[in-house]
Amino acid sequence: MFGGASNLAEGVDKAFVFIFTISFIFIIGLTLLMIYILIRYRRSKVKEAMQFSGSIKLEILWTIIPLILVLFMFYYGWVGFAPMREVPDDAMRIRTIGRMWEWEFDYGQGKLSKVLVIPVNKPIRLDLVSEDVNHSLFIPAFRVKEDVVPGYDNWLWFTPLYTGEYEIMCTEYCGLLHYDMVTRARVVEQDEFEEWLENLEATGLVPDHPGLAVLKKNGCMACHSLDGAKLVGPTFKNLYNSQKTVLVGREESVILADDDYIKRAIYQPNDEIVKGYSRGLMNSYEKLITPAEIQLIIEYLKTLNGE
Ligand SMILES: [Cu+2]
Repeated sequence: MFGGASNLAEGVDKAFVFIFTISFIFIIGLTLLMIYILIRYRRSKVKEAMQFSGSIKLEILWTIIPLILVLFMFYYGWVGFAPMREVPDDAMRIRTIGRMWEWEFDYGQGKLSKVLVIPVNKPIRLDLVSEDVNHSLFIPAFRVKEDVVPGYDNWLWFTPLYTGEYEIMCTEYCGLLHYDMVTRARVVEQDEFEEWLENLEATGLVPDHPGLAVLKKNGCMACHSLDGAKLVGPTFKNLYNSQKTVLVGREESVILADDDYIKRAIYQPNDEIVKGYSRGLMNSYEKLITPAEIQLIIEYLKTLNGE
């Protein structure tokens, strides 16, 4: 019954099973009672309706019993929840980044991983950071779940008890590819973990292309992919200097995606809509992106051509 893979799982499962059992007994009991009353007091048996008023005994009974039950629920809930907020001092801290639509784990010194690799039997504290909208980190097997909210330092902790692979997912609807915001927690032995971390490339130390930094800062990648995938808006891959069929009003025309077009697409995004995409989904970035930054974006787009 208690199949969780972290130190916190047992407390959560106890509260769950307790509340579930009480609910189960009540729904079965109440349904049977209702059926019994329906049959026992059906119209052909009892012609005259009876009137009742007040029963102190009953009032006390149906106050005391539920009170005791909910106090037990509170007890199990509290005992399960309290340790979740008491993180050990020696917990290993990993910055956990949620963004549309992936998780990234920052082990420090520029070492980033898309999979959470952790040593078994070691307290782990995940510091939760969002780069865009609200997300929620959920690791069902560890029975932990916390919201990942921009501008708010949230965290969770647990100690994994067994080696193995466990699912991680986002449980706060965060846009188009929310369903795909999944990864894994890989729990390994301490020495295997050290070896893995040692070999992890420090990609985070390489700064982004300045143009890419502008795109990231403005959240452009929520709607435009870099790899050719079709999202809400056209992909940036092979965009620069390509021919695009656009709709101006209802008129179709073919334009060249040159510097000038890219500037127009950022400042007046609804004037020319690339065929196959919807009007009105993007606002003007005239107040947010400077002409100099657009130049950086163009330089970056050039790097996405070819292959
Ligand atoms: Cu999300």
